[in-house]
Amino acid sequence: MMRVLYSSGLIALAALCGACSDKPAPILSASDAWIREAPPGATAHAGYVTLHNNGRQDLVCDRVDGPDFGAAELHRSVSEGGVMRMLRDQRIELAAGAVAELKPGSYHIMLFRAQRELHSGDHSELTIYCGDQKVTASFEVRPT
Ligand SMILES: [Cu+2]
Repeated sequence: MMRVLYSSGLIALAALCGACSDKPAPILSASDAWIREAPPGATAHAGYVTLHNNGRQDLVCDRVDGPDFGAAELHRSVSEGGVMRMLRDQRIELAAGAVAELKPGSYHIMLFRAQRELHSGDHSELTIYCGDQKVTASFEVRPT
């Protein structure tokens, strides 16, 4: 009986590690990266992503760039008396082990001066810088 339990444990471990190759997990990682499709002719876009701090040190994200945009800023939407406003925070705190969800109505990446038209289904690479860490993600353009 012990032997059966032991070997099934080994199989579970092997399955877990099959996805992670021999590289150590990155300290900073990104998931669910997307850009909201903008009306034709618009050159400003909003980008969203979930950032994961897998490390043991707090990080502060304060810069974004990518080849498809002339400028990028970190913004936060807030509701004041029922009116939505955007603050140019340019700063997202990401504590050790924490996850920051950039999403509509909250933190977002404001993208200016698009260098090409981005349509639903296109992808655009953006790099987010958090202290001495950075992560590059492929952002998928999605319809509004
Ligand atoms: Cu904004």
